[in-house]
Formats: sequence, C-alpha cells, structure tokens
Amino acid sequence: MPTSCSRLLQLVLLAAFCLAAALPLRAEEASYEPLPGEGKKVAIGSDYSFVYNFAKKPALGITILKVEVADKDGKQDTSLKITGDSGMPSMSHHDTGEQEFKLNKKGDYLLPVDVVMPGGWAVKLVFRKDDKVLYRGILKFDI
Ligand SMILES: [Cu+2]
Repeated sequence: MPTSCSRLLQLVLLAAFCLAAALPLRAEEASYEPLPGEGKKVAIGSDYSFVYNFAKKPALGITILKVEVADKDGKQDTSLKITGDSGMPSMSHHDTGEQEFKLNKKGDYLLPVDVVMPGGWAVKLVFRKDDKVLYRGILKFDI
C-alpha cells in the first residue's frame, strides 16, 4: 500500500509540474483576441478600429486578406504597421511567421494567405504604431 500511495503522489506531482510548465504558453496564446468575423468592426484601444475581409471565400491556394484601419473619427488610417502569421493551429509546420501587410493605393492593408491543405487555418494579426504593439488578434477559418 505505501508503495502505490507514493507512486500516486509522484504522478500527481508530475502532473502538477507539467501543468505549471504549460501555463505560460497558454497565457501567451491567450493574448490574441479572437476576431468577430469578416466585415465586423474591431476596436484597437480608443484611437483606432479595423475590419478585415477576404478578397474571395478562402479555398485551396492563395487568398488575399484585406484589413482597413480607421482612426477614432472613422477616417481611413495608414499609419499603423500590421503583420500576419498564418498557419494551421493543429500543425506548426505551415506557420509563416510574422509577414508584413502591404498598403495598396486605396490605403488598404493586404496580405496573401497561402492555404496549402484543407482543414482549420488561423491568421494571427499584430498591429503596431511606431513599433509599439497596440493590438493582437486571431482570425480562424476552415476550408
Ligand atoms: Cu497542415
């Protein structure tokens, strides 16, 4: 009996240790706000807001992700820097790392997203002003 009890204790301690080790990772992932969906306005603090849309319904291949930023008066703003890291949350080998959105002539921020296989995809967006992070959000889609 004492032997199995101490085994159990060991297991509990091990489990607690693993949980504690996993927590910081969880906290980091949780810092990306889940985005409400295409065309829906998202506030970036009190000074800016944005909406995102895909150029066409995401399918296999490259689809363009468009982000439009507005200031607090609703006027288009192009002073932020936006990056997107796209990949499949269930497998890390597709992750592109932070890629910078490019501004087009209309002042839209554009990023090509290369969907190479069916399944669940996500793009992690980071908005920066003068290299300071203002907002992190994650959008998800399935194809
Ligand atoms: Cu995959």
